[in-house]
Amino acid sequence: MSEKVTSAGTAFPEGFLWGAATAAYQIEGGAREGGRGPSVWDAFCRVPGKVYGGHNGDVACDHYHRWREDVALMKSLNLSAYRFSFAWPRIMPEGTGAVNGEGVAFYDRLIDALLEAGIEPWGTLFHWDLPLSLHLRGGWLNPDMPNWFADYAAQIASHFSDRVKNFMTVNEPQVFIGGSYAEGRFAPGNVHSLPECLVAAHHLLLAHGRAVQALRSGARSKIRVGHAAQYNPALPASESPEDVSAARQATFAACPSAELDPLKIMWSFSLYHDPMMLGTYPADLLARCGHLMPKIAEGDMETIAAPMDFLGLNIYWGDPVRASAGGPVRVPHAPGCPMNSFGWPVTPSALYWGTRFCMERYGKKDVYITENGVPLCDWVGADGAVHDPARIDFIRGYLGGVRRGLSEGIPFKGYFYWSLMDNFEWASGYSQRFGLTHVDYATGTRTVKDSGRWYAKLAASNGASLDSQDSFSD
Ligand code: IFM
Repeated sequence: MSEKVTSAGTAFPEGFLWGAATAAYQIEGGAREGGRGPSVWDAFCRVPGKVYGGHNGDVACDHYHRWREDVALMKSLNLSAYRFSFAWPRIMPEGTGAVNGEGVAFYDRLIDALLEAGIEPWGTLFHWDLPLSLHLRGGWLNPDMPNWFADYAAQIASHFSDRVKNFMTVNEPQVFIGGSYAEGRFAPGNVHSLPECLVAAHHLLLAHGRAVQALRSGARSKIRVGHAAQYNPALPASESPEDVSAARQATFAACPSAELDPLKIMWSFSLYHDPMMLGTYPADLLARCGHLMPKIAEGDMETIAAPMDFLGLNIYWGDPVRASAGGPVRVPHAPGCPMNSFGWPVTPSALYWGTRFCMERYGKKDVYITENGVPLCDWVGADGAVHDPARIDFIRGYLGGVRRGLSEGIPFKGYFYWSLMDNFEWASGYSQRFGLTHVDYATGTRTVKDSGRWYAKLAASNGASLDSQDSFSD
């Protein structure tokens, strides 16, 4: 790996969470069982050509039936926390109104088993599986969406907040709105104009803010609330103050190109996170797209900026940027830069710079890496094992960035590897394997990869074994 960031010797703080993450549609299956209603992804997967190989989440990893085995798997990996998402259509099949007791019971069983295994449950309310009936009523373009989401959040609080202490409202707002509404690459799959996308984003932001309030007011015990933001920070091409400042500027640009490109705008980080964290839309967005923005009612920005208890960041990679007289300039990755099976560059310093830039802009607060991981071409070998030394190297490298941040006072409190197991990777179907555990989709068999065994050791030693050069757990 070309980029080295390790601050070897820096210890992880006591109580640091060693976790893994998943999302309901990607692992559960049981799509027509237990009273679950259809989601936009159930419908989208049936549209020819939308998902690789015509795959869908009907069965996925069959976690709906294998949850007990999966909790045992997590325990064997020494996880101290598990991030999962509630399937809104399993809790409220129509999105509003009636609550599905069988759906609630499924998560009750899962949460109880996690607690019994000594694993903290971390619940995400919305990881993209919108109930189809709400989409048919206009989805995120409907001004009622924030209220529907708040009602759902109130149900989550009332049923689970006695045992779940950490909630995330929405997963990756910009991927969801950018990939779905601006690009049509994700469900529900319709491409919308820039003004419509901005309406959808505003409703999503309001939904987040109302959900924060609903979770807090309905909580049955002391809970913490945050969200999980995805982003690809700009990485300074060198550590000169000029390059660092250029990378910071590029990271938070909401309108990065000369023309108003809806994809770039809707995928930008600050469009969503400035309102959530600072209570204002970014200045460059207002200056250039103010005339295209939806009407913002009095009180909206205060609602959107409802205080959160922690920052959750999903970071996979970053792109290098250098300073120039004309402003920040993206520079190509070095020839031969390591790539994963998705073609994403492997850039371990992304966790450090991504988190540092956020702390600088939004203020210091507890930060959790709520997702970080790598898809590789893994298979079960003739010896029955899955040898994935590159994943071990990936995690070791990226955690070097966390250590550097810790050594500089960034309050990293935990790391959730994406993902606990191979799963349904949205439009890419089952073609990408991110897991610490291999899943044979024909039989459901789980095989812990070498990286899973290595991660178990890392978790048990609270990160101390990171400095050992072992690639394998034994
Ligand atoms: O699988 C996804 C996840 O659902 C959201 N974050 C990125 C992951 C890898 O693409």
